[in-house]
Amino acid sequence: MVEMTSEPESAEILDQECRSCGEARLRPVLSLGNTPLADGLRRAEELDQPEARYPLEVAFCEACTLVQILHQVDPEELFCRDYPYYSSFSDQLLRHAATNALEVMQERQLNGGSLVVELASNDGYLLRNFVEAGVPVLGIDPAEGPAQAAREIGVPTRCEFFTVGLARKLVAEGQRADAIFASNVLAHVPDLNGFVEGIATLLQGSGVAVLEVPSVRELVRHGEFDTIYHEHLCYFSVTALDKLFRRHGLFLNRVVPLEIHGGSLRLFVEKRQAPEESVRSALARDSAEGLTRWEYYRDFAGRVEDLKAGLRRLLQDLKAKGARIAAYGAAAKGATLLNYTGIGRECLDFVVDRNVHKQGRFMPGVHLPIRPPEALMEEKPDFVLLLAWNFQKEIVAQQEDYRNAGGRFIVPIPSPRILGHAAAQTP
Ligand code: DWN
Repeated sequence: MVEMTSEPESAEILDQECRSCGEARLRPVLSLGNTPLADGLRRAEELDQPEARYPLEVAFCEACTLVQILHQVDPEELFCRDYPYYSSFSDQLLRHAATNALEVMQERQLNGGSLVVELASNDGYLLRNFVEAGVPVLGIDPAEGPAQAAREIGVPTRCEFFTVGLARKLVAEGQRADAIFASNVLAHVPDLNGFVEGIATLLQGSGVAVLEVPSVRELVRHGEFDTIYHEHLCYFSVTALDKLFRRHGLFLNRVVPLEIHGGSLRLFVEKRQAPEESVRSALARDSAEGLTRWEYYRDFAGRVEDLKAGLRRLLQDLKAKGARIAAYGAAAKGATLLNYTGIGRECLDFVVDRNVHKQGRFMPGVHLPIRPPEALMEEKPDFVLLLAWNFQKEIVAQQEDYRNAGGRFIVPIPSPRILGHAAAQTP
């Protein structure tokens, strides 16, 4: 294992292969230390048991420009037992998915004779829109809880990982997809090439694959280090994506920047090569801004250290004045932020979250109790650290009573700041 401080002393070439192109030309970018699994929420009876921690180290591939983590945790451990993430606990995300579905349905004239497949379909949050429109669907997700929740709303779901083997099996059963959706999953798959080959196998010749991935450009520009955790093996630039798809006879023909999740990219991928201006300009911008070179990432580790120091100072100053502080959002990103900054019970009393599957459990590593959002009005902490900052507008608006009672939110990213009492402020 490469021994790295939080800031790489040198940019030596690591003796590990890139997960996309296979070249052994990885250069270190950042180390967040040994951290617990970000969605590994603990139950009360597990608190005194050993908690697995794994190295969280980020590197850049000089050959294909993919940013990636070096250590891979078994997907069965990450996504199967007790996986607590359910997409439908965000109204914004539900609206976002519905808009995506309806736009594609219209543009591609999907109907009762089509087949729409979603990879990592979670609790049916997106495919439900096609079911309601009478378009046949198939969900594929390895997490039993969300898969069962999807079936309960009428979304047929196979509870397994999507692989090229499963794609071939579906094709052998006569199933080819007119549209494949894959939101926030490409970054999660250990066999990146197998996954993309599976998309190429399952997709009709005239079909479209619509993927959403976090943007490494926004991650770096806005200091979103907390979105780095073991579930996210890759952090994509348009350049790295273009190379990945071409390797499997697929072409990135449209790129749409999105605000969701701190800055994402919606990708339209087809078997025909017809790149729109959005792709050409994104590739040109990657090159012009330097995302295709290691130097672009050189100072990111130092900026993360500064953000950590600033947040710790802000919270410690508030605590020194006798303030009571809670947190909102038992998010995976929240686990990375708390464990890397070393902020825990000495600063925060509890975390609230609307996801009933998370309530009653404890945050990984720091073991903060997770309670329903109603606890904010019961306990009336002076401040709430917004761990789910990517849903700031929705959450701050939702917590009007808490704000009217004098409560204030602290937003940690891109720089720690206390929001005024004013009505929901746009991010
Ligand atoms: O890639 C991933 C992203 C897309 O989602 C997954 N691997 C894991 C997950 O990451 P996350 O947990 O950081 O995602 P969220 O969706 O930003 O987490 C938000 C948390 O806040 C959820 O636990 C739900 C909760 N929430 C809430 O309690 N009240 C969210 C909203 C909008 C609310 O009003």
